[in-house]
Amino acid sequence: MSKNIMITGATSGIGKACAIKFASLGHKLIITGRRLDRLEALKDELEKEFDVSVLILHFDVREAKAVQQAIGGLSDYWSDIDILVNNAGLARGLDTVDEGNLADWEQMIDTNIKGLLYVTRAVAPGMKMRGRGHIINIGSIAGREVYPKGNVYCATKFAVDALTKGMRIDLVGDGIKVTQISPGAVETEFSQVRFHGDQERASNVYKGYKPLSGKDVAEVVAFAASLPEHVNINDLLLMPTAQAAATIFNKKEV
Ligand code: NDP
Ligand code: 8X3
Repeated sequence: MSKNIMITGATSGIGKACAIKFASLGHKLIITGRRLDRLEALKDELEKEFDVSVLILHFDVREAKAVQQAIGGLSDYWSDIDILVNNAGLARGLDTVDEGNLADWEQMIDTNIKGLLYVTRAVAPGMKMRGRGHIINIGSIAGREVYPKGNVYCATKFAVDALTKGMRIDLVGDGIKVTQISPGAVETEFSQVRFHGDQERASNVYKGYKPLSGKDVAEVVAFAASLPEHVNINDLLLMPTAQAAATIFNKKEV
């Protein structure tokens, strides 16, 4: 059965791969992000290739009012959101706590914690009213282990873990599933964003081993979304085979 699926941060990486996967399964999609040109190109691509309906919501998840207005203003055709993939997020910088950049910290906290909360706050009441729904939060290995210089990014992903648990407790009485999917290293634009556009530093993160791709993660998200009504994956950690822990890799010389 076709579902109505909203994905935050669908302009790149894991979110875009989830959009492609869900469209390939025939679901209708609400795709969101800040880069409108990319959202428009993705909508065109998905509608042409998979013959599904795609709606663009163009907002910054840090803007509580814009989030509420965009989601609150959905037409009847789009407002019954079955699945919300809270994916939009980022790391900025990799510094010790005494050297960290305050603007980087604020951006991570505002996007990864507050943004996820704003979107959930706007979507969950409809799910509650309908007595069904599925919220899938993209966590991280960084929400399980703190690694050197990961301080604030790790804290935001530990917060996603806590919020996932809190949402599940709050919404269990309303028939709403809450899932956390936590990947290890995935080659996306993540490291380019973390290192403020330093391409060489970003590509070094993925050298010497095979990282996950956005598509690998999307397969797992789609699996979690495909389970029967009475089955929920609460929490799932997936890693490249060559990664054992946040900083432990089997890297070969390249
Ligand atoms: P990308 O940089 O490729 O994608 C990030 C997405 O988030 C983009 O679509 C971006 O859209 C969106 N986004 C960022 N900030 C905002 C904002 N303020 N408002 C709206 N959208 C925003 O990285 P990934 O695909 O790797 O990251 C997706 C999620 O996966 C993140 O939550 C990340 O923490 C998590 N993750 C990533 C891992 C990795 O190794 N790559 C591992 C574990 C978790 P736009 O810029 O157009 O707004
Ligand atoms: C992204 C993975 O290890 O760079 O969440 O924090 S890591």
